[in-house]
Amino acid sequence: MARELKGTLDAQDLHVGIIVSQFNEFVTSKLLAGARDALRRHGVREERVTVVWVPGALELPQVAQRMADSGKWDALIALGCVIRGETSHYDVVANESARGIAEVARATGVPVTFGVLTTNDADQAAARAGGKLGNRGYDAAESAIKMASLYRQLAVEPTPVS
Ligand code: INI
Repeated sequence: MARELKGTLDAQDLHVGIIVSQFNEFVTSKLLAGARDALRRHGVREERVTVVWVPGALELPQVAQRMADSGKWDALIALGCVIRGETSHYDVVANESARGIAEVARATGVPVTFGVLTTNDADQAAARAGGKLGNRGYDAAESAIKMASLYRQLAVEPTPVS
């Protein structure tokens, strides 16, 4: 029979790191609250959660790389907010942050989920940070739990065919 693997929300024993940007803190603090709420609801113990603040979204991959390299965390969550109206280098910040985070996840083998909002204005960001369109931080935390679960399942050898 085929083996079908899917990440679950069973978060027992997980050590999770959250990296969050100070830039646009009025939004990122809400993403952080959402992520912490998701972790708590799914049973991640408070003392197994580490929150690290960085200056802006461009610094998220650098700290994610350090934390992933240490081997201390089962999953990392990167949170930030890039608002188009407020920067002429929106595309650079948004693209580099996304590219860097994905690269860290692939290079280190530690899942790093992407909770960085890229929006046209502050209202769109607020709607996705605990407003009427949910909380992207909460979603990124659930994705982190699922990815850690999936990696654990992938570490189990398949039954050999005799
Ligand atoms: N950082 C953000 O997280 N969001 C932004 O919208 C933003 N803008 O507007 O420029 C931003 N810039 C700072 C950047 O992430 C770095 O912290 C900075 O360039 C220092 O390296």
